[in-house]
Amino acid sequence: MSLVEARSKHADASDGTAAGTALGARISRLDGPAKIRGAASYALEHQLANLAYGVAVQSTLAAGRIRRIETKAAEAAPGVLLVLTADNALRLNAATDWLGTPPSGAPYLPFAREVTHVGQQVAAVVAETLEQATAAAALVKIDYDPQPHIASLDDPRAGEGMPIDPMTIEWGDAETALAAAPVRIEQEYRTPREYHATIEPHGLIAQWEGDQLTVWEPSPWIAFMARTYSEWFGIPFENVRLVSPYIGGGFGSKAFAYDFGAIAVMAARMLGRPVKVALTRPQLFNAIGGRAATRQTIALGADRTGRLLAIRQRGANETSIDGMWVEVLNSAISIMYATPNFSSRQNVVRVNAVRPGALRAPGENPSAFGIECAIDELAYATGLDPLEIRLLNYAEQDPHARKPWSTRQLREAFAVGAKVFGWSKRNPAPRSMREGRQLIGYGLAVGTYPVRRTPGEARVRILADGTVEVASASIDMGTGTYTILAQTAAEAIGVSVERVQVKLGDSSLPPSPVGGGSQLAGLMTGAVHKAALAARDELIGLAINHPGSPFREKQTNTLAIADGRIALPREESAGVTIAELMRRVGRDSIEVLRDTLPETVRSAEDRFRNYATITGMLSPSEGDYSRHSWCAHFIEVRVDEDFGTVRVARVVSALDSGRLYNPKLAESQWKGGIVMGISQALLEEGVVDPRHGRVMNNNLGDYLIATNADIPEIQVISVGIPDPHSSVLGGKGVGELSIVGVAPAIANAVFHATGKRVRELPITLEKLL
Ligand code: MCN
Repeated sequence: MSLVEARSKHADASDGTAAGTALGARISRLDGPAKIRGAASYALEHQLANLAYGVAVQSTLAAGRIRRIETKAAEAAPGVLLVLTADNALRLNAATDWLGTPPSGAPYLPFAREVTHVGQQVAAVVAETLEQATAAAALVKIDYDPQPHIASLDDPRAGEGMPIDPMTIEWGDAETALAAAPVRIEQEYRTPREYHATIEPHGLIAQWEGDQLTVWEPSPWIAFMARTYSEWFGIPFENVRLVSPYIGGGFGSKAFAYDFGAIAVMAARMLGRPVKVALTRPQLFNAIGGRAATRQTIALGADRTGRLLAIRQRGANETSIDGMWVEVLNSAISIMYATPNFSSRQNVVRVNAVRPGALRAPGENPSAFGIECAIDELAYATGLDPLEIRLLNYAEQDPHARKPWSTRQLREAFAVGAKVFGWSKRNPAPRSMREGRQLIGYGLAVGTYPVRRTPGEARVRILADGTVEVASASIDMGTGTYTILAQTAAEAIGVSVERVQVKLGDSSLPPSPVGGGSQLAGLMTGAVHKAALAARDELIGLAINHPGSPFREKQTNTLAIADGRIALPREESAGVTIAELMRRVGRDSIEVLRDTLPETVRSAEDRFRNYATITGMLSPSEGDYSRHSWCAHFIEVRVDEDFGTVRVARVVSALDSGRLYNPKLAESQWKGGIVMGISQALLEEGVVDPRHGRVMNNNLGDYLIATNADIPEIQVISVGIPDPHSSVLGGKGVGELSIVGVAPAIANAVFHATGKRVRELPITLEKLL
């Protein structure tokens, strides 16, 4: 379990957003100093006596049957404790999936007998040291009976894939409207496989004590992961303790228990000692699915003034042979612009690769790449400025759900962003702006991300010494949860932030839903706010009514708490400290548990549904409103005329995430998303070798991600207003919003600079020459 002791030393001066350390103040991350000192201990760094080390052996073939695995040499190697394969694995049960689908009853085997992709677990070696396990793993020989494979979306054998019916959205008659439209554009937009590239690798330490299992594993979804382990190993949920105090980057991964996790837990049980398994960087690329490769064909029809008459989109994404991943390509395109006619369909194409997964703004990210490039093309086809065409087709309400927006400050984002960036200085003609051999381009694109809401619980305790403890099995993966929850409790109770301790990342604490979908800040501040107010009310009740309280004789019914002291309002006396009052009324603690959305938590079954499956998550357009965050990115690129190299020179983004709980942290999140967007636009691509069906650039030397030198000055401006329909305290999502729209803004800027339209990411120099 991790404990962050809030120390106000790190508090910056407020910029006027909110005073001191209250919610809305720009304080630095409370976990920052511990991280810098190396005192923040990550799951994989947990120290245990008698720890054994497991190394996964993965398939090197994309498709085929395993004839035989030769393990003798590995077993005889120095230090080896156990060599595991499908033949000697423990029999495990299948588990409920993240959608809540109950298991079929068939056993679950974490080792493949038939391989369907490179990187599948086929064996594992456990030894006294990591070096011994690594050396012995190389001695395991696998004899395959190879079969033909489909390498990628581009493989001629891949075909068109299968339609996903729920992905069909239709209103009006897009076909007829397109056929009659005076202006029409139609193009295909493509995005490659992209990876999370978290600095901390995926892995875990597993330890059994009798029937009790403890797993130290980075996890943004503690309840789901713990439940999977309990089901696999047939033990009650309460017998699993999952500990994930800090996460060294997740970006959408690390939420599920993986095959290698089952292997580590199995080995720990068989050996009767703790086992650690961590995947190596090359193993991660083929064993953990990143963003699915996508393609989409978008047709836009408009009248001669640029007003949209129809949008038609046909999309496809890669999924694995035996797993399903739908990269929701119609999520942004269906709400971005007002159009009387709309049609979208999507197929998934099965390929011999690991199942793709969520990567920061899954769905919205590639969806926005398509529509935001297409609308730019339509602007040129109709002679409009890219900003003008967006304002002309502004959606006053959600065109798909046909409901009003809860809040949508996108016009404000356009106005502020354009002004700060200097958009009016843009010469609209492509290839018209330059400085020497540098072609200059200005590009614009919109981003959006839905407000997701699932119940989440938090416990607040006021302790005898006057400090406050906040606890939840929710997580902080570098986002700032520790900090904003301390701020929330401090403000609601009336203590300073250094008097609040926040405990997160442990399945024994009150349950929380997945830390994904940019929902945790809104959910958990809501739960903490409610619990803290209730705890404060109880404290004030004691102060008014308890015979031991110094306020009893004053016969007051109002008291105030500020700076940890309780006093009569408007009275000169300094009152008493919370600790003193707790002593006088004979209490060790006041404890309150609250939920963000109490009406949805009715029974133990409901809690299970809400926390360990995705089914408790409300749609963004549930009820009377459609809830989304919005942003507009204005980006300047410089393209070298001779070499085709693209540099991003400037970014100005105006963003609407509603009320910000801590602007400093929200800005840091937004900048992080923009950095990832620049990386996606110009560098990131998992290159598949069609002969072997494997990602070749499976390391951080060859899979390029942006570094400091690639990143220019980024200016982020908040244009949000509190949104009471989105969360208890008025905030909307922050974490994923800003990556959405960066790649199309860069592609549009590159077109403006060069006159060349690149419709396939990443935008590399060979596509420009
Ligand atoms: N925040 C705020 N005001 C709001 C909303 C949020 O000040 N109205 C700030 C808070 O500091 C909060 C943070 O922004 O802790 C993120 O809040 P939120 O948008 O609710 O997102 P989550 O807490 O659910 O975090 C998950 C989100 C996702 S889905 C991915 S992917 C992601 C991300 O956040 N992965 C990250 N940011 C990441 N940041 C880091 N460092 N590492 C990752 O892996």
